[in-house]
Amino acid sequence: MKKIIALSVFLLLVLGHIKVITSNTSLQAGYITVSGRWWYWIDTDDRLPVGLAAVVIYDLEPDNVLYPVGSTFTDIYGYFNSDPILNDDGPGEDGLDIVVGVLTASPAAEVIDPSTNWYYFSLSDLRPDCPDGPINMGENLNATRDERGAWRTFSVHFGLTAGWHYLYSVAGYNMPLATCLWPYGDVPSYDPATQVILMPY
Ligand SMILES: [Ca+2]
Ligand SMILES: [Ca+2]
Repeated sequence: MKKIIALSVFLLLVLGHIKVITSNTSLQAGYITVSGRWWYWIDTDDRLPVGLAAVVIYDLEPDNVLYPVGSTFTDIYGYFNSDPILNDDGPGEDGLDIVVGVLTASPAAEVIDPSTNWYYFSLSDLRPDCPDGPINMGENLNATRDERGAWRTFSVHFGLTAGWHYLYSVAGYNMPLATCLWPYGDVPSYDPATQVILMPY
């Protein structure tokens, strides 16, 4: 279910149709900004920041469904900070009930499974009834430990992005989206027909 939500939300994000309620004005009464820092596990004891990954900010509603109210990206250190989001929780308004998700996807790269779904999607704990103003979800938001391989694969896109920038700025070639299929096969390889990078577990 989480993966289905993530897929649909990110499709909307990519297509530019996601309804993000934001304002370019400075923070004012009636708005929240949501910040935090995401990490992924590289083994059972150590973590690295989730860099340059899509972050979706949700409001939990009484039907127990998470509705996206904003989106942003982490920086290379895993930090994110949203634009202002209208803090309106509907009738009997008591502040949005915030959950933050992070996906193995960015404008430059993505990690998908053999069914072409975004491989992983982690959620923060719930912060109910947020007051107006800055909402800090904490500096220890952890992607699920069991899926650390997907996040480690996603981190490959730091290299892809650097290569992309080199091609664009030096060779004048605008490379399309790089896609990595994981887990697949026994050795890392590249399929030139589909332009997909294939990564073993
Ligand atoms: Ca709500
Ligand atoms: Ca509420």
